[in-house]
Amino acid sequence: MKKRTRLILALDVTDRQEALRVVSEVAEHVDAVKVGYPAVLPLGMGLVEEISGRADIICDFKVADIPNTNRLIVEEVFRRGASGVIAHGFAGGDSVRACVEAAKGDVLVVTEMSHPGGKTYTHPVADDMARLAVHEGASGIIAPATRPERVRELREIVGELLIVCPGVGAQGGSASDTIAAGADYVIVGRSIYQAEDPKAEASRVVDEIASVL
Ligand code: OMP
Repeated sequence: MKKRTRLILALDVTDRQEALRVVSEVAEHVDAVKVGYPAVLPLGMGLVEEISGRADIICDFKVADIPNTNRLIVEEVFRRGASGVIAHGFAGGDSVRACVEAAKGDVLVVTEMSHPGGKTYTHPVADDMARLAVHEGASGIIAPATRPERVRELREIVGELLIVCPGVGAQGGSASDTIAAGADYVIVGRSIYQAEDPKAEASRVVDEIASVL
């Protein structure tokens, strides 16, 4: 994944025309587009193939199964043209390793989730998940933009691994605070794709990120 603007769009859009419109409007401002169940269940994996020519795609399927099932999912994700995939760490080291071995690009492991409920179960094990990501050869971790102090702490654990942070905008996190805390990328969904002018909002976030680099 290139590192130019450090902005990743979360394309949680369920209408095909709307999804394609948003991607074409913001493509120049983003380093990747994250696509997950909200878009792929109604629109199919054809969406990934269709937009992978215009942007790097991260498939957010929060892969969390036994190693063989993880392998089958990850092989299909990259066959369809994705550049990265998001996996959970709680299924264990062998499950994450299966993702890493099957991947033809980045594997990002969820550590602490960004929503309030993320404090209940993911917070207490997040440091372990980060260590697991390092140990199993993942490319990076997902960490909460809603808690920049945790991004700082997780950076101490993962060293040079990528830190990718959702939770900016609609969930209350700030792009500049998150990047200043040591994140490589921020993921932004609703505050861009629901904006009256998604391109202008993406450009504003990119400028905000650049102001702290
Ligand atoms: P917005 O809240 O609309 O900006 O979208 C955030 C995106 O990041 C959604 O696609 C979430 O599913 C995703 N996400 C989180 O919000 N929190 C997390 O802890 C992890 C993810 C993720 O793995 O991408």
